[in-house]
Amino acid sequence: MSPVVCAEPERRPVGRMKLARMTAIAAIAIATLSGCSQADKDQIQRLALPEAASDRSDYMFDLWVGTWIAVLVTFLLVFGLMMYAAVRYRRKSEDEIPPQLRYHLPLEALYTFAPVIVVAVFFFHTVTAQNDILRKVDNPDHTITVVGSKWQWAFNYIGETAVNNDDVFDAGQPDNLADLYLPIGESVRFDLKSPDVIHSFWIPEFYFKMDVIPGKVNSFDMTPTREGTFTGRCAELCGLYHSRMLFKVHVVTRAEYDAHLEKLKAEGNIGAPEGSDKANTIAGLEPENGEEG
Ligand SMILES: [Cu+2]
Repeated sequence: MSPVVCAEPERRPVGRMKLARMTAIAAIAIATLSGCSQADKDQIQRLALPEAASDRSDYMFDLWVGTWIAVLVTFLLVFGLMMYAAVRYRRKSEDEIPPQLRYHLPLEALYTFAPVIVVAVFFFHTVTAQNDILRKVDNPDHTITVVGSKWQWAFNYIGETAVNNDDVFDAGQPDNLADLYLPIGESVRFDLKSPDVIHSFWIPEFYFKMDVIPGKVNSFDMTPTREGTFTGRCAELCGLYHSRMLFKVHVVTRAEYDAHLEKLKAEGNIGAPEGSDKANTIAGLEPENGEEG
């Protein structure tokens, strides 16, 4: 009988430890939540989206929020029905089982067609938003050819008046990211090209990404609406250093945009490269003699 005697005094410290642990967790949770910056709180209100920066962002925002509302309503309905059925039709005594249903045609039809309707509604709104986002403008103010290659970006500004209709470019390196300059409030046509594998051109603040496919030119039009500096990314696993395939986006005034183009021209970056010649190597990680990059 000694184990019973031994167990008794140990119970109290364990209880106190549990209480202390719960208090600590609650304190950390309160500290974490109250430590949220205004930017974090704004982002929570946008359901994790960053602050929008393009004229097409609203379509994606509406789709995003609408989808969350639909998902929440569906969850509450399904979970509510499950709980109701579990409680209402539970086994009430040891010697009887609740009525068992099989071949219930209306129910089977419901759980076949209800998901089809849910998918059809999502599909309709996705296609509608996609058509709005991809609508082309008649005469875009600027045309930029984007070249995504392993593992860097090059931006070619085509026929800009600021540099006497020359084409100027900025080609990046993984240790020296390319800068994409965009004038605020002016429409830009992006033509996307790849010389090697499929990449994906993604600017999170535009709520938009599009695949960059070898042998095919994908294009879209967009007007930046918020000045700032953002980080662009490759959103398609394209090889070993995919995660380092980044670029900087600067949405600036027209005067700053023109000044940047003149600087590129002054540096001799004239022409339209099909990809950076050093794009297959990573600074500090150059392959050994004869080894593939
Ligand atoms: Cu890539």
